[in-house]
Amino acid sequence: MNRAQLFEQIKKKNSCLCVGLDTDLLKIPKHLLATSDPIFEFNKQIIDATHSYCVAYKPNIAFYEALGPKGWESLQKTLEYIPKDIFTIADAKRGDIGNTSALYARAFFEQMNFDSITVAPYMGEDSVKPFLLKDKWVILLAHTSNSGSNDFQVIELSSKRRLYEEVILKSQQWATPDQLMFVVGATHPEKIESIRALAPENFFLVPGVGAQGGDLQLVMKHGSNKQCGLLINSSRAIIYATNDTDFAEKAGAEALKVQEEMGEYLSRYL
Ligand code: NUP
Repeated sequence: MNRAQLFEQIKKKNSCLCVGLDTDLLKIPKHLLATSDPIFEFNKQIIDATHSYCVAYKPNIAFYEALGPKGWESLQKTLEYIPKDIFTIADAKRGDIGNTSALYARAFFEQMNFDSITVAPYMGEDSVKPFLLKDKWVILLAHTSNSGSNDFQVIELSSKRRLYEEVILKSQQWATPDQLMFVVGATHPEKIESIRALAPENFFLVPGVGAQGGDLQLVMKHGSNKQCGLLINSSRAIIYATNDTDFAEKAGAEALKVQEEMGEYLSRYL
């Protein structure tokens, strides 16, 4: 999916919600464990209940690979089940020397047909470029939502820039905003305005609302651009709204609540 198509979907649904499919056998409703593929069954029902309110799905790959071959199978089935007009993100945080990155790209873009993948910037240009294939997106970790983001990402360089700022500026020499997004945590709302100034055109994937307590309103107010420019992720707060038999219905209601909050803002500014 390209940038214009993504923007179209945001306008059509009045939403920039990304639902995180962090599906955990220990957390899903017990009655699903009797099915042949509980992870897929859970995702299928979550997708059915939430697809009208979101523009992206983000399976975090850790939840699937932790289950071995069966987990990869559930992931593949989930990806195929996601409606084609919804953007897909492999939250895999990969990146390695060039020839190895090229194989990660094959895994997520050819074996599986994801639109995008999260990539760690630490190994630099040659580790990122192999992911920049036609019609595919790199979502580069810039300033993440976790507390450890303060260990390295905020270190001040001799240029007086913070490391995450350097990542944002330098990587824009490798790819246009048609292929490059940045991960910016919702838990740093005070920084999002200055981050937007460094990358006016790029989409940001913003995790950290919901379970991590980030402020949706502040993110939208300070982080959006003319095309919205935001994919705001919520995983646990939506998919585990309850672990009862009506989990999908409750997840749908949660997603709708977030969409309405987003919609109020988007309809005023887009
Ligand atoms: O900075 C990041 N923070 C973060 O939480 C980058 C991420 N990719 N994530 C992921 O987003 C995290 O691994 C999880 O899959 C999701 C957030 O989930 P939740 O806190 O909404 O449940």
